[in-house]
Amino acid sequence: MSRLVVVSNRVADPRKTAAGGLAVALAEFLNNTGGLWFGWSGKVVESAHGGRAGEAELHTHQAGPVKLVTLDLSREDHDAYYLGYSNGVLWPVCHYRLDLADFESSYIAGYRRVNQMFARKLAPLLKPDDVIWVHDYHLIPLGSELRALGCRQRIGFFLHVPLPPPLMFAAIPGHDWLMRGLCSYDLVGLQSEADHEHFCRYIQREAHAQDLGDGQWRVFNRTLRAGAFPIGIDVEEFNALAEGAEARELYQRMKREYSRRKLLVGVDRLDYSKGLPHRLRAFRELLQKYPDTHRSATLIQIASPSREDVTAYTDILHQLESLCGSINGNFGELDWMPVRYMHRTVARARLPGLYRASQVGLVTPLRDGMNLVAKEFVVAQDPADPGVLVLSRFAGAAEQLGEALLVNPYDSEGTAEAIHLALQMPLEERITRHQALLASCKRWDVHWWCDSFLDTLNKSQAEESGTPWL
Ligand code: ADQ
Repeated sequence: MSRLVVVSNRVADPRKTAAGGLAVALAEFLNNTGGLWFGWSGKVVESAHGGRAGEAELHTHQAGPVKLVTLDLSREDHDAYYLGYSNGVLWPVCHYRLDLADFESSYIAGYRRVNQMFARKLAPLLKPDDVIWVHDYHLIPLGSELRALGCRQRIGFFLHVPLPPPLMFAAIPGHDWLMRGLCSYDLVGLQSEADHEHFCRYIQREAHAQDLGDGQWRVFNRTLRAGAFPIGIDVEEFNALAEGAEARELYQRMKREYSRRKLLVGVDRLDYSKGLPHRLRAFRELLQKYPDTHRSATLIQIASPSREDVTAYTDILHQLESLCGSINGNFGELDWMPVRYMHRTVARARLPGLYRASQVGLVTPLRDGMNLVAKEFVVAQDPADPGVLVLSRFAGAAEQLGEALLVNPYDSEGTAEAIHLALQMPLEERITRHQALLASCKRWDVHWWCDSFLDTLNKSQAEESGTPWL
């Protein structure tokens, strides 16, 4: 069997329970198969390499069956590649926020430089029959850089964020170069059918790609596959967490504390794509329109700190604090605060308890590649008395979770109506919806995601000819 080599911006020890979606999914898979995981260490070295990326040393660490290999970034590379092009340009544009993109022209050179360094450091570690799986928007050009160094292995790429429509993608400086980079992979995986369609439209329109059928394309003088592979969660792992002492203890405590109230829960990274101010405005709308919700409903909003060195993130933090303060100030009573907002990460072991104690899960991003919180909320519910998921139609998860109450998060009145409906939904309807949602989470779980992506990649033929796409 071929060895699997995973490459992602960050690397996590698969034996430890990680907090992020990608880390959780990959850790689980690599723990079972063994292999190599390559990426940035998370460390920024101030001046050790004099700002020159090429001299970074590799750190190797054996974590059970998985070999972790990481490298540090210089300050200059980190700022251009990570803060600049990845999180200052690609993240906002991929989430349809052109207004927040910082089109500073020097970023692209740093992004390319780091991808070249990744390729240079990784190539000597590769074996001829390795299968390489590259993840996410930080590393789009890595495949073409590996090809340029003569790597002939099968290389697949999965994009965890949305791929915007062609005209919006074309706003990215270097979009044509990026798309050529994407097309140097043997398989490009997207989160949703909508993203897949955007990819196909772009390569047809801008690069005159030829549709060979069965997900195959001829473009830039080579053949590749593309498809939607919606990521899921590890349902068994999550059920086991729910059975654990920490989740149960939290569940019982919440049930006791809120025995006379209904709980609404939101769990997110603090990110402008997650629609947190819009969600709070919808909740305020609910309190305004339905006085019966006063004292009877409490929103618990957890927002974990994220990318705090990017300005747009500090702005959203202030907006959120101000909205929570004004809602509590205007509607709160001595014995009831409508919003309990916490700017922190909840330990993963406790999450199922929080979800299960809540009658309504609010997952209302303005745009999201998938959103695993939606799936975790469904899986954590008591099937005999399940809570209701209110889900943005702009989350990739909406393609699989159509039985949720789907909302347009920009429309705070409509979202408030959906929340009201959720709070009042009869048990029978809650059970019917939950059964369908749970079946989807089980069908498209993380194992399906890994297996279907890697099976499809294994079907693809590694390109034999030179490197015409560069
Ligand atoms: P994120 O935007 O980070 O990831 P999301 O899917 O919402 O992703 O959550 C990922 C994980 O983080 C979940 O397991 C969740 O429980 C955990 N998490 C989030 N906030 C937390 C908090 N405050 N405390 C504790 N845990 C928290 C990107 C894309 C998503 C895509 C994932 C996976 O943006 O669209 O679903 O990758 O592909």
